Amino acid sequence: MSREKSEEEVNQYYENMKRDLVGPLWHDLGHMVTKEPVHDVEPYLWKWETIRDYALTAGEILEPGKDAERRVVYLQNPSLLKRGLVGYGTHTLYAGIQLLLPGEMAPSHHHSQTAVRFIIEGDGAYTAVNGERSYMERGDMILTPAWTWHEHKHEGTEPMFWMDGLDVGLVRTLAASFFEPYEGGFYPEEPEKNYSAEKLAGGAFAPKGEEKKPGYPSPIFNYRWERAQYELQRLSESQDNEDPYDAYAVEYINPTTGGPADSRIGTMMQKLLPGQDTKAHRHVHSAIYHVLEGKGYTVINGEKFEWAKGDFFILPPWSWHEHVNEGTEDAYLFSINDKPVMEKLELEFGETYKENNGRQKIEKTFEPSAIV
Ligand code: GTQ
Repeated sequence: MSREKSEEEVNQYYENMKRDLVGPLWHDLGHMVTKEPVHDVEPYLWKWETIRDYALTAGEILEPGKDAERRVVYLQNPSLLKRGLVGYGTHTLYAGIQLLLPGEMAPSHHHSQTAVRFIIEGDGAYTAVNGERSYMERGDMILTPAWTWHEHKHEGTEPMFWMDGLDVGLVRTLAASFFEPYEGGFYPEEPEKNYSAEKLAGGAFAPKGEEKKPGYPSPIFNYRWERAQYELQRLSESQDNEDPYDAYAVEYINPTTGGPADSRIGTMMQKLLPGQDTKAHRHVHSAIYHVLEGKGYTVINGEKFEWAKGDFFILPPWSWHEHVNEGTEDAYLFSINDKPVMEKLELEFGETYKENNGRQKIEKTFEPSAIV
């Protein structure tokens, strides 16, 4: 076949294409079908004292149920704000820190985003999911699966802080967000407290004849810290159980499927013994970390993120990372991730860092920077 167009004609052709909103794939394939994941998610870290202060001050400004649906200070990834994406921690995940003061309540609503909570400080408050109450304590992980009615009420005496994790970015990208407040404010409550959490603790029982089918949502919705810690203690007693990239780690699961506790947000707790460090790897899924206990750092793409109890940090997709416990006590890192989604879509993939015995060279140390 001959190519007979003059340079001028070819240039005109490209100009016309722009006008008619069509494009030449022979120029642009590499921008669309990239060799590796391309994204706008930067790693970032927030100090607990900063967030806690903002949340406490919000306690003096507004009251949930009266002035606002929820009293939450959310984490804003600066790189995603530049794209106009408000409330994004990663491209898929949101994290907010909710404060409920003694006597307060946050009314019932439901949404198509799925949510998990991780309790940071305080006790005596409960979340009710479809009317079933579960009292929350530090270190517990609570599910409010997509479209379940949920409300929070504080019957204790001290401020209560927890982390909310929702798949805000994912649902926005998929144009699938729905939200509805519960007519009348509060969903009718069932008499049982902590029923789901406790019914599987010492066995599993169901009324004779009841249909028993595996699936979502998980029959447990409060995953107790005590149990997670017990599992991690058991694992960390033998080095054979050590994961080279995540130290001693458990994923919260749905016992009826063996899969993730929530169908879209993955949840994991890692334990690093004093001085323990991991090797670097990277994977498609992104994560938001919360430091339950300990002091150390995570190297993300050559940058050192120093963390201490209460801090939060972003692990972007496809980013080399390794963790180090620099303290004299055990470190516990809780994280939410979008791995269940990547796995369902058959997009999850990972790689291990081969050089330097799996340790990255630290090129800089992260400093939080206000946007000016
Ligand atoms: O507690 O239901 O941080 O609906 C964001 C959205 C918390 C909640 C958030 C929510 C909630």
